[in-house]
Amino acid sequence: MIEVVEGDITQLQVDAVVNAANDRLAGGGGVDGAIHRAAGATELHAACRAIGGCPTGEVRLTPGFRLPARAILHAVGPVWRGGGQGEDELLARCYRNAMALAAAEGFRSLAFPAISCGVYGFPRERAVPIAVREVRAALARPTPVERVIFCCFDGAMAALYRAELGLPVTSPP
Ligand code: AR6
Repeated sequence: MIEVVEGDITQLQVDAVVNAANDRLAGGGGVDGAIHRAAGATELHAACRAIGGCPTGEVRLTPGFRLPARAILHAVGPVWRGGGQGEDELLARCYRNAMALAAAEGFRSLAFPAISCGVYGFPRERAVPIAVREVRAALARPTPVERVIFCCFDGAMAALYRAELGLPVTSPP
């Protein structure tokens, strides 16, 4: 039910990919930039502009356009400010809200990047247990979602997820 994949999230054949967006849904670097390029920047920018923005911790839906995925769930993770500004709960909400929106849309498979763990500076050792806890909790309830992929851009991140999930760690941390 939960898999760890090392690679580019834009290539995955899933019902929906989650984007690590900003609160203006304005596009940017990192996974957001990769998703915009692969989906078709013009179409995706227009769809995001029509939505307007998205508060931190919340999630908005657009089509996947040219991605293999049907849909994009744009999640706005918190900027890391030392851990005392509610960052853990805001990150948890991203995973919770993405799982809830995927369920409401009837999606069966989705893939997450490590939200907030790039430009936004959230410590990965702290983010991974939050992501795993929230996805497990959502899958424990009735849901059409039957496959969740944690898509990691590097082997060290994949090793962290595998360790947290109790999966064999195949690549060195
Ligand atoms: N596939 C999977 N993971 C990726 C990919 C990819 N193609 N590219 C990067 N990552 P980040 P954030 C990993 O910075 O911290 C943008 O400018 C990356 O290695 O993309 O939430 C937005 O517009 C890292 O582990 O997102 C926002 O302004 C993880 O994805 C801001 O950055 C997240 O890194 C959001 O920052």
